[in-house]
Amino acid sequence: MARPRLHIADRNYSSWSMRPWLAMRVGKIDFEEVLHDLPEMGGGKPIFGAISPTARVPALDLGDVVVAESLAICEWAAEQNPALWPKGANDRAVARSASAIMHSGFPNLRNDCPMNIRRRTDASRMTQAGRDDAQRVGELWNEWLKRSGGPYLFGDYSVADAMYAPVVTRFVTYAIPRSSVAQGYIDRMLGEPHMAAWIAAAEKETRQLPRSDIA
Ligand SMILES: N[C@@H](CCC(=O)N[C@@H](CS)C(=O)NCC(=O)O)C(=O)O
Repeated sequence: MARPRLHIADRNYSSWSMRPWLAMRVGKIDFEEVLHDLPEMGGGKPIFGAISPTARVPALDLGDVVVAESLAICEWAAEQNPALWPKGANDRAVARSASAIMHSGFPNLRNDCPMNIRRRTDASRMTQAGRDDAQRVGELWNEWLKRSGGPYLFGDYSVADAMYAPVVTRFVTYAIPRSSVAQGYIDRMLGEPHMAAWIAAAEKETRQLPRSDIA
């Protein structure tokens, strides 16, 4: 098999790229990383159209096929290393559900608070709907951590943690109010070595996307 190539964009901004990158790193899966400049919203077609059927990143090039969509790439990673999902069937089902909830949900939080790892601001410009999304994320983390006993959402680090990693950075960037349980989870996630490496690299990047850096 050719060495898998994971196409990603700027670490500071590309929340969807971060998810499978983390899953693959934590899962110790060998891959080549191809870093692209993230265009302004919707501007990726000329470059990303040649990489992925969705003209978006992340995209995983396996040589004879290209896998689009962050969650599908995480699923591929978990086929290479099944430890990326919990062992128990019910736990696996809930972790998959948690990942799907993130993949398709919390649009208000995502719109109000674009990922911007380097930035420090406050939550004053968030809409009520965005605040409600953030509160719900905190409640779900609490529920899952209580159920599993931690330290990660479903015990050991799983795809679900990789899926929520960009939300962890949003809580920090926008100083979103959170419970002590959520803060504990945020601290654990920030201390995870692969996430720390992604953040350190994001902090060194210099490109700026005005839509994510103003207001
Ligand atoms: N649902 C997709 C979302 C991918 C996505 O929106 N990627 C952004 C970068 S984070 C992108 O490629 N944007 C290019 C553009 O908007 O032109 C996934 O889960 O992978």
